[in-house]
Amino acid sequence: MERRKGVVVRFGSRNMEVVDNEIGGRLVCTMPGRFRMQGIRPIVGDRVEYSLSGNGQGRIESILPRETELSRPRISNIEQILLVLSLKKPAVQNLITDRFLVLAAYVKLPVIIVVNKIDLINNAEFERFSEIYGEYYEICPVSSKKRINLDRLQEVLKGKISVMAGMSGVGKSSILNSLNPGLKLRVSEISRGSERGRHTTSYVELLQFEFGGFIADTPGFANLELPEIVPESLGKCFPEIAQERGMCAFSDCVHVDEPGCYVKELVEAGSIHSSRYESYLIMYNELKERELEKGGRKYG
Ligand SMILES: Nc1nc2c(ncn2[C@@H]2O[C@H](COP(=O)(O)OP(=O)(O)OP(=O)(O)O)[C@@H](O)[C@H]2O)c(=O)[nH]1
Ligand SMILES: [Mg+2]
Ligand SMILES: [Zn+2]
Repeated sequence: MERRKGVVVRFGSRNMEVVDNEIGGRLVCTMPGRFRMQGIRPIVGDRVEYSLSGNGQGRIESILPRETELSRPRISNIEQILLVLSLKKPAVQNLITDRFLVLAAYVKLPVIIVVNKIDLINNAEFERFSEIYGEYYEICPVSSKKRINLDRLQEVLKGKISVMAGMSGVGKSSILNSLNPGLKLRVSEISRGSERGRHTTSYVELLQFEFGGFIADTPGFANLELPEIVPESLGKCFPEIAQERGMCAFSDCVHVDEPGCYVKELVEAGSIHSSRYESYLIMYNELKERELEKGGRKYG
């Protein structure tokens, strides 16, 4: 039987949906029984080979090797992370942004910072943000509501598999709806009396853009747990610290209170932004505490 190729975009209870660009549109596929016995479990993002059966359904024949694999959300073959945030309604704290950036660095995926809702802020407010992040990350300011700079975002997304991350209420679903009205994602109304949005997006699915490319609109995260990073290597997840490797007096300097720390000198001189360094310290201490707790359990 003829083998065709597609991408798994979503799961049902017994089957999955596969997009095959040559056919166009989605196709329901079943999984052969042997997969379960062999412990093969497809996930969203998998490129698969399938065969068409008579009833118009497909049958998965094999999963092609995964290029990348994220565990939360569980998706394979992601090429980039779109970190969406807003500076008002809600004003996302730098610490939250920095946690997302550390997560992205940890999974070794390129990240693009999308500053949404720029209709609510002035130039100076945006400049203050890009002074902190602009040198090390690509920033794409947009307004999904006023349709500002969406063509630039489209360029970034075109032809790729991306995942969208960001706190609840920053406008992830809104952005996707504006880029691709056919998607019709549910958008939350910010609950009155609070500037926090509610979680409206809660399952993993790859959405297909009309202009080509896929994206996962993941649930917003309320609190972001750091992955299993050794505290001593946290610096690798901060590009402005990572690029100074070897510059401190001690080669194993963790830039906390060692003498001759070049990173701290740069913070004092203002060339490493103090808010980034503060985030570094908070996360470093958090990882260190976690390490101590674990050690305690193991030996105590
Ligand atoms: N002023 C303004 N408001 C926006 C913009 N984009 C989205 N919003 C509003 O922000 C609120 C939250 O938008 P959503 O798209 O649901 O946010 P989300 O990030 O998908 O939230 P979760 O699904 O909960 O993670 C809605 O009330 C939108 O109308 C924008 O560019 N400007
Ligand atoms: Mg949403
Ligand atoms: Zn140092």
